[in-house]
Amino acid sequence: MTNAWTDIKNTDLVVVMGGNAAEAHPCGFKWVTEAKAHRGARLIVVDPRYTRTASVADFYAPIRQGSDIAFLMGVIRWCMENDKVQWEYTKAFTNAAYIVKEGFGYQDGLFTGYDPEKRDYDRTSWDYEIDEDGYAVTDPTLQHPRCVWNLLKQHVDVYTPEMVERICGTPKEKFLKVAQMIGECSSPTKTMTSMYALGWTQHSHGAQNIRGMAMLQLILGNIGVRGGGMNALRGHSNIQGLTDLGLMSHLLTGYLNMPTEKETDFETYMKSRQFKPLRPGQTSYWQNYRKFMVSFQKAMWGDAATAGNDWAYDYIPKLDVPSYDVLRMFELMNDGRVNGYICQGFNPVLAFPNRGKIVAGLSKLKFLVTMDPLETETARFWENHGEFNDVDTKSIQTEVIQLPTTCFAEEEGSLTNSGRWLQWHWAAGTPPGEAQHDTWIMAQIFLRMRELYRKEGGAFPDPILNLSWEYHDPTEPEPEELAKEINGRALRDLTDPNDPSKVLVPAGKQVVNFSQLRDDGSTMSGCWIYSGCFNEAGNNMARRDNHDPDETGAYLGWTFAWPLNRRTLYNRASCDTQGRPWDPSRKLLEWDGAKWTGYDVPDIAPNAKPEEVGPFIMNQEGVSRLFARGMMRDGPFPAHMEPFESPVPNVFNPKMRGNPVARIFQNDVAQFGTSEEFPYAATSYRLTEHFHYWTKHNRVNAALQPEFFVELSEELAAEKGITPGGWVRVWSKRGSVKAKAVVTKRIRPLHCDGRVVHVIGIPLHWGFVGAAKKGFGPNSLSPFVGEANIETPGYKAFLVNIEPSTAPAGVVA
Ligand SMILES: Nc1nc2c(c(=O)[nH]1)N[C@H]1C(S)=C(S)[C@@H](COP(=O)(O)OP(=O)(O)OC[C@H]3O[C@@H](n4cnc5c(=O)[nH]c(N)nc54)[C@H](O)[C@@H]3O)O[C@H]1N2
Ligand SMILES: Nc1nc2c(c(=O)[nH]1)N[C@H]1C(S)=C(S)[C@@H](COP(=O)(O)OP(=O)(O)OC[C@H]3O[C@@H](n4cnc5c(=O)[nH]c(N)nc54)[C@H](O)[C@@H]3O)O[C@H]1N2
Ligand SMILES: [Mo]
Repeated sequence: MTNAWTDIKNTDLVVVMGGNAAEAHPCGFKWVTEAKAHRGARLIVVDPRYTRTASVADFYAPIRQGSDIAFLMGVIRWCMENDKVQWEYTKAFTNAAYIVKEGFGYQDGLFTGYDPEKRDYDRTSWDYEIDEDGYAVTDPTLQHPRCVWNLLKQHVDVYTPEMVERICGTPKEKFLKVAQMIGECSSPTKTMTSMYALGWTQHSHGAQNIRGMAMLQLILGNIGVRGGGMNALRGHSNIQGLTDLGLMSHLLTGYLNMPTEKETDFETYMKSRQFKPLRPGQTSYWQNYRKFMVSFQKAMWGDAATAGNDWAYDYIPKLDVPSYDVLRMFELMNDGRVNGYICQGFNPVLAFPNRGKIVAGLSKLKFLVTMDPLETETARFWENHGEFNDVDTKSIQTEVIQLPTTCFAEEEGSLTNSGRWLQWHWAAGTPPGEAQHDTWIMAQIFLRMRELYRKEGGAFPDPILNLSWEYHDPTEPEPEELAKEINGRALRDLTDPNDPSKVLVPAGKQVVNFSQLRDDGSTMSGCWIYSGCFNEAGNNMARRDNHDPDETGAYLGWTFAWPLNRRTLYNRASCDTQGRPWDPSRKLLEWDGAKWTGYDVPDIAPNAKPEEVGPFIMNQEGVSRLFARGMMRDGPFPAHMEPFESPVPNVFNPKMRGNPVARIFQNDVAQFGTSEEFPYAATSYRLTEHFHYWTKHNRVNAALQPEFFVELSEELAAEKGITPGGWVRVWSKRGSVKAKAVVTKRIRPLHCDGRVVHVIGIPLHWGFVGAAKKGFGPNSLSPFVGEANIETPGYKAFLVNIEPSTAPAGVVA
């Protein structure tokens, strides 16, 4: 989230597109209710299904899943054509005026530089024209034909309301109504907030969906302001923490990158991370990268990380492929190239796509370790449950070791919410039976491994032997110790660079925040963006002061938000070029002539003059990007792409399947179905009454939503002879499931490109262990394809067929 949950009450218009917040985020959704009740805010929902969120919306528009880019580019086109642009913001705070170098182009659904063999782009033409001083050339008059603004105008020109209807199935007048409501928010005193989740992310072009809306928000002047922003509604209680702390296979902590095998030494690694400003006088804050990286290395390896050994750079694993995401891991497992798998708090058999492939992969392992408080289908993947898990147990030789862990309520620690707030919590119960904290288990594994390396040596034991492990009880690091390590401390006295006699932080003391981190080995910090969470003032994540001057929703005394306790990112952009709030009634900050003051922690140097320093300090430009340069694998502008399995061809290039640069494994291509065989567009989702695969263990939840079902329209049911409440079989190229049919008016057939498209909805909460009735889930059917930039599996758009059926064997109908 750029903003925070509590900020949503400040908005004039909520657009829920690519998510179902009332269902999946019912507690956070109360801030939408606040905005509606107290500001007269309106709510728009754009979803293939008439959802629980839609049921409380002011306006609902249907859309075919996987087609949002066309919709969003259509809205941008409409805003440009109807002068619904916050001009001062767009001109000063985006790269609209930047000139793109000659040679860049777009045709037939593809940008320049496409190589069909490699399924990748050469992105060199996707960049600015650079002058002799190394700065990007701009044309503030926006006249230049190759300035970003004019290229964008050209790019979106094709997305007329008629084209949006043709691709998305959204009736033209509904689309126009949405565009008008959104367009009103181009006024400096009206804001719109975007709330999205998996309906956007879980596509092979997911990141481009999000960029599409981010660009729209920039043109409307809605980023950095109260009630605005791009608000990703995150999933598990600490999934934000997971990405922040570098649990993605290609990331270190705080969004530092894992080195690649080409970056053989530290200086080579740092060479592409200089972040020289692209315009005079800009901050380009990533210029501090080296300080954060060295402090991270010192946190990992302490005294063993020295200037002489590049701060133990050789200890950091180097990637030979872009990432070891879950899809690649299971591909490797199927290839017989993985022996063991430690599955900590994960249930891949139900959660990952193409269950057949997941189970086949697990069956090839020598050992599987699960760490989980509950029984999972993954730990029991080898057990035959009739139609619900029809495996040949005898042929599976994988040894499964189940390690029972505690659950969130039995442990202390912090959880980071969608709004980047690190909220400390305390244990409410003692662990039952043999359950142990995850930290205890991890410590045991580490200590035993280290012992083995000590005894037996090995090819390169140094990173394990030298790992910093300075805990009071090495067998179980305490949550507070870990939090302090993450915050960071001075390893030597840190003196004032302007006055070396002055000690800013004495050796051994916690740094105040990341602004004190250094690249000379004198500081350590486990995760720079979290620095400030636990300093000498104490555990700031445990703060619970709910004062909120001017009722901005910032609550600066409540817990700690990264970075630097800032609640709204880019908040400098809430003021005009002179530093005056766009909307005085919704002030966040203002320039008092000498410094920035206000209700939030300024997202800019306190004395940075408003006319000189741009608000987007993390970008080399100092402004935001309507044109993403070479930073996205699949294009500098979002362009319409179909899902790999789509009921209609891509109107711009019928030969193009899915995202042309998404990585697909050869074996999976044979498992893609066509619309002839599988005519219906399926999507999958969650229900309020269940949390994934946990709550089917609980009889109350199991009673509330007892049974696996699929949803379909009355029209399709009539066509197929399906009776409400009767059994159906749904199958894709990859598998088959049986479910009860929910025939509903909430799903309506769409009309796309001259065809009728029927949508089938599949909720995901059932399996074969637990208290609920046994059931299937969508992932026996879903395809094995990831998002082109980040490899999130595409669960939201695939093709199936459906027919009336009988109950699974052994089930009383
Ligand atoms: N009760 C409950 N709450 C949960 C969870 C749970 O299991 N139970 N899970 C948590 C987790 S981990 C997550 S990640 C979040 C997920 O939160 P959401 O993403 O809100 O949850 P989903 O149910 O997956 O909803 C996706 C919505 O997107 C729509 N959709 C699908 N494809 C498209 C598309 O292409 N375009 C558009 N515009 N819409 C589309 C679907 O119809 C559906 O309504 O929920 C969290 N909250
Ligand atoms: N078709 C389809 N598939 C999907 C999705 C979809 O929308 N459609 N959504 C995807 C998304 S967004 C998500 S997040 C995944 C969810 O997929 P998973 O994360 O695999 O599903 P969960 O059931 O949440 O599994 C988490 C496990 O962690 C355990 N656990 C809880 N607390 C702790 C703890 O403190 N320590 C340990 N070690 N374990 C703990 C739980 O008991 C549970 O078994 O599913 C994905 N799969
Ligand atoms: Mo999730």
